Amino acid sequence: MSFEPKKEDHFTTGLWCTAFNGREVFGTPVRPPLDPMDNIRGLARIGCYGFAYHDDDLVPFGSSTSERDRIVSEAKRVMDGEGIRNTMATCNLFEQPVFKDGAFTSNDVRIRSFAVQKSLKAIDLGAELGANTYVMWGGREGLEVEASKNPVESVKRYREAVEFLAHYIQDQGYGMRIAIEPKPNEPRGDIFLATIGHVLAFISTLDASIRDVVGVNPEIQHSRMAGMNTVHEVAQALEMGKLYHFDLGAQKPTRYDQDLRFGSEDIKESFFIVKLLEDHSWSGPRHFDVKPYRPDSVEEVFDLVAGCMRSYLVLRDKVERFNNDSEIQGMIRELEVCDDDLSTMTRSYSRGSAGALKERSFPLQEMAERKLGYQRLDQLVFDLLTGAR
Ligand code: GLT
Ligand code: MN
Ligand code: MN
Repeated sequence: MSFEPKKEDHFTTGLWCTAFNGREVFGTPVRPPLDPMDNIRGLARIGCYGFAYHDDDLVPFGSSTSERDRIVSEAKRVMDGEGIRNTMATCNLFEQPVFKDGAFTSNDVRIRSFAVQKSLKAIDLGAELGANTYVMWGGREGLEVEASKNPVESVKRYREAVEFLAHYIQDQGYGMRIAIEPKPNEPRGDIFLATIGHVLAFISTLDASIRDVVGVNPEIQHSRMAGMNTVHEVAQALEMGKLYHFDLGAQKPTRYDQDLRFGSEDIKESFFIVKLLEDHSWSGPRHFDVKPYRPDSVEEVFDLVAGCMRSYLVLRDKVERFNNDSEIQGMIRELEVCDDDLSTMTRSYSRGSAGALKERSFPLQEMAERKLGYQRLDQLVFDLLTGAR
């Protein structure tokens, strides 16, 4: 079995992942800056299908228009030469001092407007390089001091910004979709739109004319920080047709955002995430939003992404085995009890079906005593994942 990534596997990552220099609250950078063009080349050479970036990852903050244009044509040349695409673009609205207290939810209308202006330019950049997804991660959209922001007004301001940008994309005919990325905290004490559920509910309140181009970009790590069942959260977005992008990685629950290599923590959960995407033939890129370890060498930052791809492929192979395992599939089939009469009666409401249902008697004892075999089922999953099966 080869676990070599192929272009058709659609693996992608962010330029900020490999370029992460190890800077954090307790320590200075440990790796030199990675030139964005070398970064793109490096990712192409290890088998990535595409890459993502923040505007500032590619075009340094404050660059002149001519400098921006020069970088864009260089990026296009490298992309063509290496056979790698830009799959997602986003805007850095968290790093510069001006965003110290938020961007779209700042109390200062000048900051809110500047954030929209910066986003419009980031969208143009993405459109020029071919990105079809625009991610909005509101890392600074939150607070530490509860008295400092009106939480209801903050949601309204967030909505205003998302609608403005979605209308711009539509007006320009860019054909890009927006994916909002939730996170419960970090860097803010509390961030607005904390979980996938918050984002899905928020989307349902958007202007109907752009609602169909706004979805969610879950991140495994953020979901686990919030103590959620990531598989279920993502499944709900998928069922609603709102899973537009998905940041894969790993995380020990309830800690700071660790952005560990995909598959390095809860292997069973990672397996069921891969199973969810593969079983539903989800067509988005398999995107890794991960960080190198601080002790990693300059070369090892690419091993991180190569490792994520390999682990995904190993789990994808396990999914295939799971789906072809006759004992497991037999047990799953047996869990389902069918009765056409009951299905018809409860599928949709009518006075007649409600009346018939009220008359219906059920063999409660037999229903309650039915053996489900979950001990065996979970053992089979464990054995399969650990290679004992
Ligand atoms: C940042 C954050 C990620 C987001 C990126 C997009 S930037 O690294 O931690 O989760 O996906 O803005
Ligand atoms: Mn992310
Ligand atoms: Mn993260």
